Amino acid sequence: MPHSLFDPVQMGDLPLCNRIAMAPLTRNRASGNVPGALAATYYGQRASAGLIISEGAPISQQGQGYADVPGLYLPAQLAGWQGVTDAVHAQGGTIFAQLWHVGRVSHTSLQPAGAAPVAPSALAAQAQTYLIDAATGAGRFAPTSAPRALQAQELPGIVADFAQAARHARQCGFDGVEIHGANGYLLDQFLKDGSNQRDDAWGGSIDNRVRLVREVVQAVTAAIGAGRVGLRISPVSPANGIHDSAPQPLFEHLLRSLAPLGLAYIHVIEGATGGPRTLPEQPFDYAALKAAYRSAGGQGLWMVNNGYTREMALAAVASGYADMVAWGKDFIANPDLVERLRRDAPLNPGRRESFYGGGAEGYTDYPRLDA
Ligand code: 8OZ
Repeated sequence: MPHSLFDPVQMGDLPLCNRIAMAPLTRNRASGNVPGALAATYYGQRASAGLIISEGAPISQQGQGYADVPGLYLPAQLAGWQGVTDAVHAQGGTIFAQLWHVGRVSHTSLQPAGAAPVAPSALAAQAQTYLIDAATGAGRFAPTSAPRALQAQELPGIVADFAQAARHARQCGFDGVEIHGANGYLLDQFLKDGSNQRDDAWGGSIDNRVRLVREVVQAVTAAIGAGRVGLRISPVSPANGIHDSAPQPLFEHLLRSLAPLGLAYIHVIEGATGGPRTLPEQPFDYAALKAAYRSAGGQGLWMVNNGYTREMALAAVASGYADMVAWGKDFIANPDLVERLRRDAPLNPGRRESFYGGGAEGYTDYPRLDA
């Protein structure tokens, strides 16, 4: 019997109600980097997803790159997240925290003591960040600041920050964590040769470039158990000015080296994040990536993302190409996306101007079918 998108599935340690995931979505509504009551309402409204993956949660102040994103490193932040996880669990949902270190995609005004952001190499991202003026409260996009190259002896501290954030996530009620290895942030910066030009053990060969991700995954799985850990990757997405000259062997090596760890899932953004699913200049064979992982013994669910229609998602799960499908923008606009997909009902259109920053408008006010 082929599987359906709407069938339950076991994901690592956790039984899920269906194979539909809410993708991580930055919303910039956590004033002072603390998730508030509105966030609890927003996530609670979306608890019918088989899995909710939270918006990126910085693991440290150094890991932060945008205004008003909710951290996982201060007691007040954990208290705020507890309200979120309670709201989701009260509705019978399952929620993971996305562990995020932005690396060079940051701005001096967000960093400890106004320092330069950190990166594998001192190469600026051709990317924008989002800042809020403390005096006026006005938001604006700004170019990222020039980073400094991390010293090798700093890397164990960053690995430890990921593990600590994973423990924090469990303490405040998250069912598990997703490690953000995608979209041009720190881990992706180490993976790809456009941003990693190191000549030590953390750069150069493919095996050296996957080292940081491998150490982070090892530390996080050791901290909370592999059955509660996923990894998100975006092999060819140019998000935040990232590039690799040969992503197919890079990502096959990465996943083969992670295969023995027994992760709950691998979450793959196919193509350009939020954009085209295929890039003529960067062909990529996702089925071959999955085959490499499976043939190395890699267990866990294969979650796919980026521009899936209902029909594509049904076919992806029925054919066995994917075990789960994640939706981003459609979950912003449709708190009951699962029910709408089940009934093949029309979807609310998203209001782009309220995606980032603001309050309840465009956040908790999208209607349900039964409203
Ligand atoms: C949109 C705006 C800010 C951050 C990502 C965390 O792309 C993000 C992000 C997306 O993964």
